[in-house]
Amino acid sequence: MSKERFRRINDLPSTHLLGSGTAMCAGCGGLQAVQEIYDVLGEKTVFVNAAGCMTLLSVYPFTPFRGSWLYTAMACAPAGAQGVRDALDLLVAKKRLAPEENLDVVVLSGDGAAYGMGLSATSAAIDRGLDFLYVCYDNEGYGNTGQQASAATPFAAATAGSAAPGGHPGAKKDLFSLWVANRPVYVATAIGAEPLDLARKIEKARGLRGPRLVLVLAPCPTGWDFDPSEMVEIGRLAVATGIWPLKEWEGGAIVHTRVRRPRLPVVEYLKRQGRFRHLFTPQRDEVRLAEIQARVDAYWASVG
Ligand SMILES: Cc1ncc(C[n+]2csc(CCOP(=O)(O)OP(=O)(O)O)c2C)c(N)n1
Ligand code: SF4
Ligand SMILES: [Mg+2]
Repeated sequence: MSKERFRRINDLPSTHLLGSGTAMCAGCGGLQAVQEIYDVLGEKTVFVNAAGCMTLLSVYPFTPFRGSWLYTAMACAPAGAQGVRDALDLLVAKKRLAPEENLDVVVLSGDGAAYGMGLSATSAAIDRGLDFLYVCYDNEGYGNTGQQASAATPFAAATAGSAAPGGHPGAKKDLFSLWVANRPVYVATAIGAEPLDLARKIEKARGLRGPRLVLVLAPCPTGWDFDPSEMVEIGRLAVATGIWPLKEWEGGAIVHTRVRRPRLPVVEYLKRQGRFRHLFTPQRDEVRLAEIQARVDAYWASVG
């Protein structure tokens, strides 16, 4: 895999400038999702952001948000959210903040923090019943530092550090199920390419109290190696092939909110991304392609 592909995003041409003057990559699926989510949440929101690509959105004293933003280290956004929530609750209790001026506390983190470094702090926050919404934009790697593998990296994807010829040897961790096992209030997956489904889930999560997760797959042209103009199409293919099931859980059964029948073969999604190029050239790796298809088929067979 070419190191050239993994230039730090600060070195990329500033094709997507926000109010802060900070450069983000063109066609960033994470940024698309954050914009859609903020449209629903509005300015009475405090984002508590674990270090990652979205940290570049707000560089003090500049921000494209009308609401508030707190930057934390990768592992401790849920702890930061606890402090902000407690402070707001105290201000309201002491009548120094009108209830209608109260703010929603939203953790915004990448998969590196959500699936790995911050998982322990997240689990503890759920155990305490912290009233927060956790939004993870999942670009399936440590994007900000050049797309090293995270616990969210899928099987066979090439990453900046993957030495194995067939790409990442591990499997993507099932964060949705981990959250459900912790018995929070609400857990959902979403994607920016399905904006109505995403908006409905954020609206629903906003109306609930307690720990809530919306886990958003974030197609990443820089880390996944595709043309920025294809971001929405690749997001739709993630859903149409069944690789990224759209679903939600609210204390009962898991409900799938968009199901494509018949599902497209996974190769339709994989072949569009350079991180899977080695599965197609110089010759097709039928064993790994069949393995990926079998894992997706097994998931859908298990949910009926
Ligand atoms: C404890 C710690 N280790 C490493 C870093 C360096 N670092 C900053 S952002 C980042 C990648 C985070 O990955 P992810 O959470 O997936 O967010 P993304 O960059 O993909 O948006 C890393 C490793 C850090 N800030 N803190
Ligand atoms: S590296 Fe990926 S997630 Fe990060 S800003 Fe660029 S496109 Fe977005
Ligand atoms: Mg990431």
